[in-house]
Amino acid sequence: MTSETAVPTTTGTTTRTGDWPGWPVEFAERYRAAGHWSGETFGGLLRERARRFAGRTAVVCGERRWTYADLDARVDRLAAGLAGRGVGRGDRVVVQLPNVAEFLQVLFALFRLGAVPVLALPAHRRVEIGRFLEQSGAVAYVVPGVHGGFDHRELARELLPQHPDLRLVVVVGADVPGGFGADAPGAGGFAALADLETDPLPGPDPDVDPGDLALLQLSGGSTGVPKLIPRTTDDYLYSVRAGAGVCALDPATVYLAVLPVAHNFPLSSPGVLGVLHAGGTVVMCPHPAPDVALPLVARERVTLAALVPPLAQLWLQAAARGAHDLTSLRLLQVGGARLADEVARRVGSVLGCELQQVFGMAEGMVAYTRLDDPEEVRTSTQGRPVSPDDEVRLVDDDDVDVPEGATGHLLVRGPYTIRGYYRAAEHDRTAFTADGYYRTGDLVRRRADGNLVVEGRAKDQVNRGGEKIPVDEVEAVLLAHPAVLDVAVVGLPDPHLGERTCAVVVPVAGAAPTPAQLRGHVRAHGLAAYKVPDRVEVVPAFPHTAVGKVSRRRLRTLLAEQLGEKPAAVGPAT
Ligand code: OOB
Repeated sequence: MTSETAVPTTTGTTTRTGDWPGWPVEFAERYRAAGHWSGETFGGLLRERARRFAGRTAVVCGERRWTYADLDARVDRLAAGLAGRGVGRGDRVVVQLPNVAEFLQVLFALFRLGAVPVLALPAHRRVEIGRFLEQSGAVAYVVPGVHGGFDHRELARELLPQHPDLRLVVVVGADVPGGFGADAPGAGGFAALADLETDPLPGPDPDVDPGDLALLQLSGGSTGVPKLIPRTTDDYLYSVRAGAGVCALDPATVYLAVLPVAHNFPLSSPGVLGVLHAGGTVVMCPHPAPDVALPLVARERVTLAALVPPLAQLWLQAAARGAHDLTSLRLLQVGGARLADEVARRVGSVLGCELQQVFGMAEGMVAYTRLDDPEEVRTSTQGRPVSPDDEVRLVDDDDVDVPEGATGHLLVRGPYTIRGYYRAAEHDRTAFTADGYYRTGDLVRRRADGNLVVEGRAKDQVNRGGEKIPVDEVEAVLLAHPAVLDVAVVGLPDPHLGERTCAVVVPVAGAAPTPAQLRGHVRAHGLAAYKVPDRVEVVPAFPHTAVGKVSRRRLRTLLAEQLGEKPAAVGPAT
């Protein structure tokens, strides 16, 4: 069952099997000596908090409230049930759950077993999930039954026979009031979590090596197929602990989980894991709309929430109408995409709380503005990295450091930034520098006070209100349409989302595909709905330049310009 076995660190690197590169041994030693990598495990953390905060509320989900003791006991049951079905240390398990209490139960059960959750988003569909199963070799897939009108069991049934490693589909009946659904559909390999509640309690906790994989996060992706991000217990728990410190979380913290909780921001920056670390309460928000979220803020006396910029704007609009009591709110985190300074400046007065900007990535580095920063810093910068051992470089196209204060490509390295993707050694050669810095694809400026300002992006990705769309993935799907000769997907500025997508399509001779047909084609192909182009323009030919052949990037920039608008937040063409 175990596919990652630690090799002795005396060999000069902490690299495991060939699946993912660890940190070079001198870095690992430094991070341990500094106390960043503490050796604590997530399973052990929950056990300890359940002892210390037994009767306090850990998670609220609808009308259900689980104490720390409840959560811990449910995690044990589930771990035993999963172990009884053959899930064990090192096994990968694709988890695709919305914001429900069971998300935490499943996550911690897998942590406790030393199994490795692969954190899919509820919006992912056949193409993405199939890819995660394939790339990770997952043995199990955890689904929510029906969610948002989509039957995930149907998808699981379709995918089961295509993935020989996949043996078990676990259905969490999040739509069933009062707990787990018992609606095991009877197809081979399916189990409902309800069965697991009667499973025996497990024996002693399996030994979990904190240097091993804790989870696989998803990259936003830019070139090729989006990659899986190998995060270890040591590194992930450090980012959680450090984030909880910067946000001054404590047992009185009540966190509203608004964004999809599998995402690195609401999960670990400091997110739900940071809140459990601090002994606080997580309130699961079933839908991000203000008319769902704001009544929950009032009902549960929420003190902290994390939003992407478009949601922050919606909250501001709703709060200005004054219908909800938001007096409990102390801190609003905004990140995932660039927050406009004008919007940032309104947060304090309209919501009556402090603003914290968060600039991070599932690959690792997270920057925060600090609670005691001057207002100007909190409203016009994206903060500074959380760890004193985060190393930041800003370089030009030739990897030469830019002068202080100039904008450059952001490279990062540190105690919780990966040194390579999962099973993607070839891709790593370009995604990382030879000395281990991750190339973020972001264009960033560092002010004299050390705070970072995100000025744009050099990666072929559209950031649609925090949701990352790798443009070449969408282009490849459109190219497969018989009426499409060529296509470029570009980001256009959008007042609400920051950016929206436009597919510019050149049809084959004699064909006249309609935008509706082409959008339908992307949807039917099985991509997440947020990747369906917002707009489709059918043009007779792409622009030509005097210099002849243009790069994809240059082409995208030209097209965005031709559409009469400047491409939003896109860096200089290369
Ligand atoms: C977060 O993580 P990802 O992996 O979905 O996306 C990372 C990318 C960054 O490279 C950057 O391009 C963009 O998202 N980004 C921001 C930003 N925060 C993220 N761009 C401008 N301003 C910001 N504040 O998005 C993420 C992970 C952990 C914490 C927060 C966000």
